[in-house]
Amino acid sequence: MTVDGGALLVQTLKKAGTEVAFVLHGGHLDPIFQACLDQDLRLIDTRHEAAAGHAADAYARQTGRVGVAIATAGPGFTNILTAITQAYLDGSPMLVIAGAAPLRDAEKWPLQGGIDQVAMAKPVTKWAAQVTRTDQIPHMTAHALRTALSGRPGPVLLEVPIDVLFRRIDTCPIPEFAEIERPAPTQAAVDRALDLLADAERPIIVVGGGALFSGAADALRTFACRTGIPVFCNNKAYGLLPADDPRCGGGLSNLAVLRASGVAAPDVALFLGARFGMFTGGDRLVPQDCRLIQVDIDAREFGRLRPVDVAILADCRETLVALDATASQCPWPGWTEWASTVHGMSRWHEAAYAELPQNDEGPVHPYHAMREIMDCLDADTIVCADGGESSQWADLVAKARHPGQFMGHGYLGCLGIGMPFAMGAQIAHPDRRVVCIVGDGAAGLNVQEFDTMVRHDLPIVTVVLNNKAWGMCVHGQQSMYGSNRLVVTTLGEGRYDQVAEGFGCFSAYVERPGDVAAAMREALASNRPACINIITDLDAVFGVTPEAEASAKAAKAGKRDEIEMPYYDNLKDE
Ligand SMILES: Cc1ncc(C[n+]2csc(CCOP(=O)(O)OP(=O)(O)O)c2C)c(N)n1
Repeated sequence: MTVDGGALLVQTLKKAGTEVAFVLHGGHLDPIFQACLDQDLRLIDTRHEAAAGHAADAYARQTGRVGVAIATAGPGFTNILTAITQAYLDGSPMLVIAGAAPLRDAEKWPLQGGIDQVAMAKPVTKWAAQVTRTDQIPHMTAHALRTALSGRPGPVLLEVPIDVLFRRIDTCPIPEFAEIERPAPTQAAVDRALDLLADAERPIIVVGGGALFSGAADALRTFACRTGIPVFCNNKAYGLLPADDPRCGGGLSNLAVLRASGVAAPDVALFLGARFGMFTGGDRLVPQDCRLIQVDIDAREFGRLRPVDVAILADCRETLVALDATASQCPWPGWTEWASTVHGMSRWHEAAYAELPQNDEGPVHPYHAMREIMDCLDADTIVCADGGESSQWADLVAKARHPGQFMGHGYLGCLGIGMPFAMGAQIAHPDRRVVCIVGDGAAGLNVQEFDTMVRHDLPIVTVVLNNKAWGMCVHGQQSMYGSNRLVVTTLGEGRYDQVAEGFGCFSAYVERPGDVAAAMREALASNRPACINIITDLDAVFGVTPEAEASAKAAKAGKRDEIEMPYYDNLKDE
């Protein structure tokens, strides 16, 4: 019996447990899609390859498994490169299978060929390679999948030229996938970490994507409950400790809020799979004199921006389990007051925005919109946030109770992720509601995906915060050059609701604050893909954190050894 390359590829994916692939058709890929039909591998076909890539990335973040995306040769590949790059920066395990022109037509200017896709992918993947023989497909696919998940997760590219895919060969064995035991810390490292924590007056735990991908939520909850140490999360790790847990400090920017309120800074920090960089405000949110225990699966993270007292090269979940096993044998200082200060501070915005109008004329304040929207959601709803300031308003108000319940921008800061992220999340969790919050600018980048949601019956509610502008850019230009110097940052009225309706979605157009909740409840009740277009107030500027202001001042004073945000203020005096 003979098989073609597509059948071998899909057999390998199935054997590895792949249940779904996010794709956009191209003739170069047909043997794969035919094999998916035969072997019952679910395909979600999107309207742009970037959306397929982002959806696969989101699926990986939701499930911890490799997200699979398939894009055609040439433009399909170049379109998905942004999604690959984002997965690379955020450490999300993704396999991208790219079509390619026939090997036999190398250097003959073939259709959708003539570019070195593998070379283009190399800087933004953990591994990128071309398959040159059909009988190598199972082995190479298995290697790609293992690589995406090994160590620090990330994207891989497997390029399969069309003649390699169509060729029929005698069938060949499909590799087995071994269960992998993950690296645990030594007892000596555990003891050193616990000694430091036990001596602390104001210890904190900071969790990031490494903790999410190691499935550390249960172990984190156990350890945090036992010791009483408050926990801060970067936005990939929201929900690893529920937002309403009395030890939860919320997002990392709340460390700046603490500092601005005059509360003494943490003196020992346990970092679990969270990198120092933009999201820690360079190294400032955790002061230099704070002792640091850092757990990471990638040794390159130790000492990146500041010295580490205890560096543990291990899996975050395994480390928490080991820490807790030893912690259970000794008494812990009571940090209840410290934890409750931290937790109380995490809801600072509720008081700061308490005075918003409830039933006035529009435009709607984005904080008000977010509060009304989030109040309509059940405890399991997944929120995907996209857009300059829109994503930050959503981040402020959303309350994650489970890992992956909030997905926002990562290190690429890539607009357009919201709707595809929501699709990946809805495929991963068909029984949960998924809501996408998106700025009107960002909405335009993947607006065609309303069609994908309708065709695949994904009842996602997309809420557009429509300030008729690239809001964050307007606010930047206003602060840098003045309100009479706006250029290429304003947009039109944009009836995103009508676009969605045209594709078959439920839709609503909201101009008044008092109408937000009713529209949201109707959209949820429709149980269909839906779009709510809310006209929001461009004058509402997302508050620059006190920490960012301090950073700008430090920059002006010539201390330029740190990452500084916001860039505009820092550059003014260049
Ligand atoms: C793909 C991409 N293009 C451009 C940018 C630069 N950028 C950052 S924020 C922003 C404005 C976003 O506007 P919108 O989505 O409407 O959200 P708002 O700030 O108004 O809430 C732009 C253009 C980016 N980050 N990503």
